Amino acid sequence: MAKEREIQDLSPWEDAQKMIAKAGREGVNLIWDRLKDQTPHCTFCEQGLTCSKCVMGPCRINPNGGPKKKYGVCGADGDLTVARNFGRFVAAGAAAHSDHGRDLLETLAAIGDGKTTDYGIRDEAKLERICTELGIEVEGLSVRERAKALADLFFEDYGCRSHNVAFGGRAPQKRKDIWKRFGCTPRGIDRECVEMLHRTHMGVDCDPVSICLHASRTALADGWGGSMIATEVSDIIFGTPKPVKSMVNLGVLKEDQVNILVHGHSPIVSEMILAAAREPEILAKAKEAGATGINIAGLCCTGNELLMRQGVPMAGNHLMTELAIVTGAVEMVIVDYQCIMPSLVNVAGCYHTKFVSTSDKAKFPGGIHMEFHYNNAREKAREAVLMAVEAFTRRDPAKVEIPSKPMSITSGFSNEAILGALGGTPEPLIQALQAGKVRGVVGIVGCNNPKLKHDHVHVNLARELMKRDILVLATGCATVAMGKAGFLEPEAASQAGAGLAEVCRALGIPPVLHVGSCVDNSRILHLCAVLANYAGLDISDLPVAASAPEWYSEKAAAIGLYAVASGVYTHLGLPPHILGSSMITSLALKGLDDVFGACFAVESGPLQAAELIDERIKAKRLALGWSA
Ligand code: CUV
Ligand code: SF4
Repeated sequence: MAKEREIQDLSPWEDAQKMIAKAGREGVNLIWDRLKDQTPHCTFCEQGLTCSKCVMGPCRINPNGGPKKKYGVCGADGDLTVARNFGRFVAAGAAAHSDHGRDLLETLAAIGDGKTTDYGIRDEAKLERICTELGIEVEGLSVRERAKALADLFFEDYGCRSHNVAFGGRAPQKRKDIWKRFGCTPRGIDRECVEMLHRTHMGVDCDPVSICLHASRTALADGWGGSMIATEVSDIIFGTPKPVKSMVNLGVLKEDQVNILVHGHSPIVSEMILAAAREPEILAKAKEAGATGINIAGLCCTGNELLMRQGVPMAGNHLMTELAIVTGAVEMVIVDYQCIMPSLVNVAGCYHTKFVSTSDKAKFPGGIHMEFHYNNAREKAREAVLMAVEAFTRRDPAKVEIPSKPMSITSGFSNEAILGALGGTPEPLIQALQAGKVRGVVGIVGCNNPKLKHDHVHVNLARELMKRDILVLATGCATVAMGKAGFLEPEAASQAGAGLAEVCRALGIPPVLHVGSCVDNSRILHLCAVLANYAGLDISDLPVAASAPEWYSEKAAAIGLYAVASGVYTHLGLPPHILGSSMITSLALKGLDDVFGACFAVESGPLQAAELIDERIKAKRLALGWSA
């Protein structure tokens, strides 16, 4: 496809550029090719003005085009159409995170019921702590009984519950009061998602503002519910992350080893693959096949899960998933769910790579389906790894190109690790904020989007923020960008402003902390709540912000909205499909400030975005009587 110049415009990274060129030579169709074929996109859809929610339509609404297309067949106008579409968009994202959380919960329940020996409790102390936090009397209960009791409590969170989800109790009282005042207290997690589907059926909620408030409630059920459960239960089962060294980029692939990439979001399958790859009998088989070992590396968020807890290297983020296979050095891509482009099956088909799906809810025609459950996972993982070993014998050395040297990174900054580094209390961080050594904290999160130059906004925004003494917390695909730029190493403190650099050096931490996967944005929410509660403030009083510079997914929209509804000013590099309604657009960019004390900003330029975020942080600092 692209010429050299064009390739440089797609991605700044050597590994990506080389693999895009290789794909071109080998005739492999990539995400950028398909984006070109799809451009220009339908302008009605881009603005959120199409509706196909019933068979009287589909309708295209044109609010400014005279009387003819002002209304859909049912009479819905542009504002209502945009609101209904956006509401469903957010609900789908919340459902994805929360259903992922449910899988962890079912595993926790199986451990409690003694129905699995493949999984167990690695962090008993955290199990006890969370039980106690949520009012479970642990005295006299065995570990298994505690697991069962906690699972039962969380199952209730998913159902018809009509009061706050359990972890909602972590939010500051002022925040809970705001939720109550505007009817946004998140109740049952599934309930909010289903209610959104109901409300947006033809002829139910016809008030765009009311739909947007319910969208906020649905998003909050994700952030303080489904995602937070996913994070905390993952820690209980697989261990709470602590600082760990690792590597990032396609250079983590090894020419002389069996390379298996885990892709998707949950740790349930990827942890088992890792365990199987470390078994001596399986390693012996790899040696028999002529490999020196078995190399597990991550893509996207399941990669983040393994990186945070096990130090497993990270091969790449969303825009690197096809390119990783193009190296010709990958024996297997094994996936669970979310953000796995269906195109990967075709790209794998161009090489010796096996594409394996593992979840009953995510099947990929053309791939191999091996269904994992809590009672067969260990055995299935062995089977899968042996299949990869077999594939190694069919690798074509002429097609192999591993394009770069890996960058080293430090990961594993759970809240437990961060607070531990601070001596067990948020006090030093509050003091550093107050003194202006750390002027603010910003979460840079989320995906890549081929409409924007790969990782460009992530990296340049982070660089600019740390210069201004703003500590960055990274999750999701943003992590990989930060790692490749060298920001995840303590040495990067030299690129930070003097105050932040001093704090980083004193603690031996990087100026950008890797705090996990996308569901782990709940760690950031929790940290905000801990800081606010400690200082007797609301989250919206803190000098904090969030940014999803290159987002693409419904999940990212849910994250952005729960951040705003929790009081965190949130920057997006691209707008969602809402611009067809000036009412909804101004609600997002301004009106929400009056409701939640936070709103969205949309800006694709990293320096301009840094300026906006900095302005906000300044205003929050001054309001607290701190220096700007
Ligand atoms: Ni959710 S961050 S593409 S994999 S949602 Fe997926 Fe994590 Fe974006 Fe990246
Ligand atoms: Fe058209 Fe209304 Fe049906 Fe949507 S719900 S397709 S706007 S008639």
